[in-house]
Amino acid sequence: MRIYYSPKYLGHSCNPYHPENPKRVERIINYLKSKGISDYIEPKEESREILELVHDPNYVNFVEEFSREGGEALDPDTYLCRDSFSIALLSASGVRQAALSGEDCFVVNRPPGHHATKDKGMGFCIFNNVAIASESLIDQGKARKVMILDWDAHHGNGTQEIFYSREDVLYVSIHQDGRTLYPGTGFPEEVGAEEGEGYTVNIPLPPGAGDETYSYCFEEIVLPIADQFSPDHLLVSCGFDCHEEDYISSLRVTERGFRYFASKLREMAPKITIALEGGYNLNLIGKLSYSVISGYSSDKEIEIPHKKTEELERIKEVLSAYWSL
Ligand code: Q9C
Ligand code: ZN
Repeated sequence: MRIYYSPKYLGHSCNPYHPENPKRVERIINYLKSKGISDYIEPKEESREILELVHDPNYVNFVEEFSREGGEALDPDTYLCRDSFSIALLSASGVRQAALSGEDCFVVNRPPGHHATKDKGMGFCIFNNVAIASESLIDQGKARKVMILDWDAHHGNGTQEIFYSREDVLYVSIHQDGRTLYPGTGFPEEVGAEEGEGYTVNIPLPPGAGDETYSYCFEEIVLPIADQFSPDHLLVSCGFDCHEEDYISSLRVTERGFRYFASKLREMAPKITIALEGGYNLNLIGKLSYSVISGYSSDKEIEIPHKKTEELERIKEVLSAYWSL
């Protein structure tokens, strides 16, 4: 698995105490180095056109102008400093170039992207990196069908919205129930619209859900849907904030859980790109990244018992209108 990273990602910062700060990617790169993974590919700078594959040109202008002035915020959580425009563009480029490379890659990028909609940045996200990469794959004829699997603790409202009416991009999200966590969306009944009906799959979990609930979701929902959709490419919105010791959410995934998730990816698609989203415990983020990278490559089967709940049975029922589960 190839690593994509740029030291330029460290430059997006206004307040070192903000949870989404440069230390996150610095810790990942240092940990990987300690495990003998020290080579990475630096993405090339690209022009703003790539952003317009999914974002409104007026929004792109707005970010460019406000970023130049520095210090402005897109919402109470999402800041722009002087170089944030070009660094957010480079975050999108990293995921896009990794995806277009045709190799399986893990991208150590920031700022994250999955909350960014067509015309709005929010929740620490400026541009929707994974959406831009997905659209690029389709635009360049490298994939006809793309699946996005989002296991960040938060629902990826931006990604969902961008592809809501599309049947060629399947969005699957496992997240903490929107009644109990930001951004408050991602209910099972949000299934997509028009041609896209059925191609948005939301699996909200209650606070406290952990590995056994996730393994049930993978076996009973995510893997069967991936098998039926049969994507040419899988993009992973890889958040580490569902870990039990990441205090931004109340989910309880363990390190073994992440290895298990990663071990299932190869069954889902012939090509895979993993992009960083959230994950704020600096003492964990390096180790968990390594677990995903090694779990992906390992042939060892990881067995986690399945925990079934009534609510998950109900979600399966909603989804059975579109998939055989
Ligand atoms: N102001 C990601 O993990 N918290 N974003 C809002 C109420 C925002 C998380 C709290 C959390 C955003 C990529
Ligand atoms: Zn998150």
